[in-house]
Amino acid sequence: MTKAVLRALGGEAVWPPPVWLMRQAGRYLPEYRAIRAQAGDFVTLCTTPRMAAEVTLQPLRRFGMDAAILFSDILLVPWALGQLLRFAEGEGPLLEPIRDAAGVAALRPNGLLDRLAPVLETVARVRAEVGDATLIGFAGAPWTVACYMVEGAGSKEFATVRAMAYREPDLFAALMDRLVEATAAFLCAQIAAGAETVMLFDSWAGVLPAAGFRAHVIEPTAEIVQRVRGEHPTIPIIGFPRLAGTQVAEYVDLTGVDAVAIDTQADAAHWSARLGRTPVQGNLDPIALLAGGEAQRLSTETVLDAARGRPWIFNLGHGILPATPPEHVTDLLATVRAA
Ligand code: 1CP
Repeated sequence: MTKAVLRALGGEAVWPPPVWLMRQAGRYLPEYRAIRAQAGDFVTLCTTPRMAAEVTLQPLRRFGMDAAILFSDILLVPWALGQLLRFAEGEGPLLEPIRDAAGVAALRPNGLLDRLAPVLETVARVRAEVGDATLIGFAGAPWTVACYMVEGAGSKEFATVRAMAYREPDLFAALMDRLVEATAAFLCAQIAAGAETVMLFDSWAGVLPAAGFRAHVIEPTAEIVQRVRGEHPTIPIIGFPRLAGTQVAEYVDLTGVDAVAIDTQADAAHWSARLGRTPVQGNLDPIALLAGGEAQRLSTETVLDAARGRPWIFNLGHGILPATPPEHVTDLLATVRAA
């Protein structure tokens, strides 16, 4: 029988809905912290297939999730293009920022998939072990990855990259073109290695005004969808335009994604009614999962009410917070499975 996540992505109203959680592997799990300590450095963890496959599978073993998401990071693409990347303890990612034509020209698209070969090897290993769960491959969408490449770190406003897109449109377009190319190639390679669906994370889609959203979120995503579909016509693609607000509708219409992940702020009931038969993924508040108990149960019911009778994959509206007690995740799966 077809796997539950793939059935939902194919448009079936699977009930109870299949469940997985963004950032389901990670620091809130002691078994993850043990492997992370062994690896030392985060990029080493992502590029050592034995360890990356192990942490990918940990949440499946502990909770019985319906999907495994490849353990990797959206910043592995800039890393594989030759940009210096490190994860400073407690500070998040730091990259050597790209601010001019020389920086863009220094990116090395040739050999991209060779440098990412260990990640593809992780995909193959996990696929051999997922059983009834679905293996999800992923990449950052070009806009969000460009945000980190130009700023050199996380940011509240991403003012440098947004100003670059206005002031130096040709330079910015050259960077985005390279990212479209690299992202499509990497997703196709993940599918060839065994990913059964792929997700595009556009975590910073919401910092753009409407016109910028069309130019830097919708257009490059549409281009990637077209390229991936050209090579792998039956593999579903999930888009996550975080904080897109009302523009979720045109994102779905114009990018061609098969399914859309909605963020914490999105009204699940609204999009349930508005998106027809488009499969939706989301969108429990990660803070409700951190809080647990009655608040978690009520928030979960709100999402389940929106999910009933239509294709839906139960998820969070953004990643799990590291302070989340693992027992809350156990409770969550029990609530969803009893729906
Ligand atoms: O210390 C550690 O253990 C590192 C923490 C960590 C983890 C567990 C980072 C650094 N990345 C990851 C894994 C990761 N990242 C996954 C794995 C699979 C899973 O979901 O379980 C995925 C899908 C990502 C994707 C990712 N990385 C996104 C998009 C989704 C989102 O959460 O918005 C983004 C924006 C990143 C960048 C990144 N990587 C790591 C951190 C701390 C950040 C955010 C930096 C910031 O903006 O402040």
